[in-house]
Amino acid sequence: MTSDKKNVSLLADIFIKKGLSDIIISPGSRNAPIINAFAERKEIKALSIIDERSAGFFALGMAQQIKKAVAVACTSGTAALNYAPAIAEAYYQKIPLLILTADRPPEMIDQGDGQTIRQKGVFANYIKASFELPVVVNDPATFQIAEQVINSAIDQTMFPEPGPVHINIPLREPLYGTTDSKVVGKSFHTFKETDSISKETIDDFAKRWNTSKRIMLIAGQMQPDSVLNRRLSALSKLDNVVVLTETTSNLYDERFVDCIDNVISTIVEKEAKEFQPELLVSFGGQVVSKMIKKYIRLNPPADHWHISESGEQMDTYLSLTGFAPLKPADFFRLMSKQIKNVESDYAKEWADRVEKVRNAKKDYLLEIPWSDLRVFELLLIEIPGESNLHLGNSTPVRYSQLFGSQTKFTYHSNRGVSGIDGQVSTAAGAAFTNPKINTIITGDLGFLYDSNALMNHNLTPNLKIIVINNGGGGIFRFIPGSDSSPHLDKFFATNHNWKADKIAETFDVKYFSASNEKELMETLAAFYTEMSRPALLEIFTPSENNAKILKAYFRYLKSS
Ligand SMILES: Cc1ncc(C[n+]2csc(CCOP(=O)(O)OP(=O)(O)O)c2C)c(N)n1
Repeated sequence: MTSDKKNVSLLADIFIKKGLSDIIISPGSRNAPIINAFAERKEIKALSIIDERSAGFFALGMAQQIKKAVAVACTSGTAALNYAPAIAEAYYQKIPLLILTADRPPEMIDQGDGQTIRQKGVFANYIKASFELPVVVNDPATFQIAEQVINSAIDQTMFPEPGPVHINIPLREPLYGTTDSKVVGKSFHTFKETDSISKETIDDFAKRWNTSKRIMLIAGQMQPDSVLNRRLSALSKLDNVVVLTETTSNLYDERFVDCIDNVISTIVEKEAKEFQPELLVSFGGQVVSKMIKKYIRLNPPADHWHISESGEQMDTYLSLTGFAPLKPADFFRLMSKQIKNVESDYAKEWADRVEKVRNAKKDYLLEIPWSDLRVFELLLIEIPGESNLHLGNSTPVRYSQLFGSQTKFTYHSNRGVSGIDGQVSTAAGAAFTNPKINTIITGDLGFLYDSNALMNHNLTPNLKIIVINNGGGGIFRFIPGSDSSPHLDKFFATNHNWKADKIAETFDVKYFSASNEKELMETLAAFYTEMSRPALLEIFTPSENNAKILKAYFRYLKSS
């Protein structure tokens, strides 16, 4: 059985032929044809999630794991708008999503009909492409248009780089009609992969590289990439190269500088030039460290190239002079063939500073009392290996950077646009899809904001939610400006005494808590062995001490 609306029946057919299998549907009436067309197909796994905002992020978490598009489908009106945060995150984090919004037919828009807004192109500023299906598909011309729309839309979720694509679907009543005859369509490629860089351009890049004594490579957020990792490891052995990574880069080598803030915070003005790169090569998505952005903007390289498959010219450091439309692994493969050894002290200068800072950090951590910093130190040791670690905005993802990259984790974080509005939902989607342990560490506001993540029948026992409850937005006690504002408590940190226990109980999530180190260590074992249902561990830390301890940490590193 399928919907008698040919546009959605065709969509479901090509969706399957293109190898897609997952859709998350939120309840509504206008989208009844989508429900009938997708939920009945045995090749499709259709889930139901009530809150569209959470559903969008759940789909994002799934797509992050399976690395192909997951569809979301909802009814018309504000339901569609609630996908916006997840779409923006998917756009900037380059995660494939297929957004299906049911709509009134064109003649009903702006005519006083219920649950109706202007939906066509509604996500215009943060979507890779927007399409609309014909309302009626009843002749070869409309059939061909619909086939083209569906094939292009699905292809563009992956090419030239992954991202979100929207198909608006106008549907005329009656909506619930079904039929046994499925519409059968064609699946075809609408994209050609092209070789987009000339040998001359690569030669020019190599020439510049071979005359640089100070080359810095900065990796932004990316999924694990073992080929790239190997190439960077080889490059990091060169005297003139330093490789800077973050936990969210998912790259590992003991020569990589993986605690950027620890090091940058110690560089005083008079030595700034010693660490300044002559050539900077950036790749990957967002970089968490504000310190490196500030440092490079103040000490810009003579040349900066950005490498991305789609050839975007992202000028994070306000110094861009070149770009290459290549996968970073391919770019470094081409460069490696031509690179010569250049005598330089640059790598050693960085390595010496890293070593010094590492020792200072060790000393400082020996002394610190119960605080967010101490909690992170313990958690990053105790969280089981071979697991996904999802880092919330804003202090969890920042604290993790201070401890460097561990091979036992694959790190994820909604750093595309750094919202706090879907972090738990994203981790829940990842846990649903990937049977490994998936731990999300979030602040209290982030958890409370996205508590609808728990209003979901698809939560799995491998989902482990850790809420660091410091009674408000702890980041604002650290940021210069908000930390000393008279509005800190009410408008920035937004202090509260709320707890997560009753929320967990309502949604049948097993609740644990800890308020000191002993309790934390005792509780963690039970938390991670709870395998009958999802679990939430709320860790209470003292709001005011946290920022003091973190500020003193950076002062200590600098003075050591
Ligand atoms: C949707 C959204 N609204 C507002 C912000 C601004 N913001 C960034 S961090 C933050 C506070 C987060 O507090 P909490 O979850 O307790 O984490 P902590 O600051 O302690 O890390 C806010 C409000 C945001 N990033 N996203």
